[in-house]
Formats: sequence, C-alpha cells, structure tokens
Amino acid sequence: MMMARTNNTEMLPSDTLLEVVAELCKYPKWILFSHEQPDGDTLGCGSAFFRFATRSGKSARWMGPDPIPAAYAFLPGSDQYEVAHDLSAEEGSLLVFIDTTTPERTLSVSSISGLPSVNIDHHGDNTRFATVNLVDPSAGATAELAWEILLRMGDSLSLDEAMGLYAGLVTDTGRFSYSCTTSRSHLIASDLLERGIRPELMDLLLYCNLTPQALRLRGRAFSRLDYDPDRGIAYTWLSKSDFEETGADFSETEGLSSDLLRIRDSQFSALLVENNASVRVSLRSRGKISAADVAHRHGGGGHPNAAGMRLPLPIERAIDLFKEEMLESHG
Ligand SMILES: [Mn+2]
Repeated sequence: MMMARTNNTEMLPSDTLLEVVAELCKYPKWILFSHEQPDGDTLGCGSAFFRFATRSGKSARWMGPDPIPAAYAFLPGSDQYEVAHDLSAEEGSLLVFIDTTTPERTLSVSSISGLPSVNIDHHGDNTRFATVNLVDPSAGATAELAWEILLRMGDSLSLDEAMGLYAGLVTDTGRFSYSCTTSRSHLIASDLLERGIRPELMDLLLYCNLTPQALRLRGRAFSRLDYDPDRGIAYTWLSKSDFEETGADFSETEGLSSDLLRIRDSQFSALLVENNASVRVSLRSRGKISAADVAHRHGGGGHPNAAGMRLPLPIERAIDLFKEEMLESHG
C-alpha cells in the first residue's frame, strides 16, 4: 500500500505535514481536541490519534466541549473522552486540534499562545491559530491527513486506529458521494480495507443505528417541508416540543438536512432546530449557493457544501429570517 503514496505526487508529504509529524514525535504527551457538536471526522481522528498514542508509549488525553453522541460510542477510546470547557495544560504536552476551524469551536485552553500546538484540518476558513498549521482544503476529510501523519510516524496502523480513520473518511465524504471525495479518499479507503476494515460492519455502526424516536422526529420534519421549486430551496424545522413529544434527542437530527437535498433538482437545504434560547441551522448545498457564505453572515462557519450557524431567536422568527434572506440574496 506504500506504492499508492509514492507513485502519486498528490500524496507526497508537504513540509508542513512533516513538521506536524516531527512535533508529534517530539512530545511524550498529547492533548487531543475535538470540536463542539462533534462529528465522525473530529471523533474518528481523535480516536485514532488517542489509540496510536497509547500504543506507542505516549500519554494522551482526548477531550471536547460536548459529549460524544451515542452513534459514535463504538469508537475505540471514546470511554476515556473527557468533556471539559477549559483546561490548564501541563508543560511538556503538545496540543493537537483536530478538524477545528477556530479555537472557539473547542474548549478554551489558558495561555494557548505560549504552548506548542498543531492544527490538523481541511476547512478552508481555518484561522491557523496554532504553532504548526496543517490546513489542506483539498482533503475530503481530516481523516485523510491523519492517515498520512500516522503512517509517517514510523509505525503501522492497528485495526482500532483504522476504524477511527475510516469513520472520519466515510462520514465527511458522505459515503464517498460529496464533491470533496477524490481518488485519494478512495486510495486511503482501500488501504484501510487492506488493514482489516469491513465496510458492511462500519455501515451498521455508522448508519444503521437510529432509534424509532429519531424516525418519528424525521417524520415531523418531513411532513412540514417547504420547497421552492424555482430556486430549488428546501427547508424544514423542529421545535423543542417535537423533541419532547417524540422522545428523540437533539443529536438525532444528524443527516436530516442532507436528506432534504434528495428532492430532484434541489440545490440548497436548511434544517432549523430550536434548542434552548436559540435556533441551530444546518445548511447543505449542491454548490450554486455557498452554505459557508450564508453561515458566515450569521457568525457561523463551514464548507461551501455544508455549513451551520446559530440564530439567537425564537423558532418562528428564525424561520422568517431564513425565508427573507433566501428570497433577498438569491431571488
Ligand atoms: Mn471534517
């Protein structure tokens, strides 16, 4: 499998990647950060780095501001994941930010400026806040960068580590369907299969894990779908009472915004979810309208095809604002 990496110039490591590898080798203790509302990529990579550290005699902590959703509890090491909001890092440790656009997206680390840190990400809007910043927007998932890094650390990958990387790769590429998917994504998947990953088992773990409550919640969201056929814009919403009445959890809206784009000729979708005093908006796009642009106007962030933001409004006002904005900007 090394063949794939040496024959393809795209796979030659950048100086920055080698710098990240050098930093990781140098420090005996890693503190791994996953971002808020963690997804399969930030968690899958975190799991892989965490297991790799433990196996290679380093000490590691893995943490983030939000708990790991039940769907990702199968990831190796997730039982040792720490939910925290701030941290005073000990000297001699390396801070490793994974899939995290800005430091605000994870827990706050006091006096981060004085500490060695690496930032491994594929979001184009990453603010390059660390000492060493490996930001590669051409990567379909941070897992692609993590794979390259871990293999450069002079060791093989265990099945546990391969599992984390595969989870990140599959979820962030939308099961190899988004435009961010490249031949490199498939080469890495191929390598992970060679290492023992069984795709049908990963599919069971990652996608066949819904509760009946989650399906009932989806039913509510689909039943009040609003669709503008001229612009190809689909949106729907969920209120706090939808969660109370179905018994579904807030994390169980995962994938719902993408499902709206399954409407023929649809271009853009939004899911508005009432959560405490604000509304969380998940945006998905086929590209004509940049989801990241819409999110940035409201203090959110993400990719052109998938982004999110939070509106400090009651659900009715948030829906009105969304309708007005989509009519004004793209009418
Ligand atoms: Mn990612």
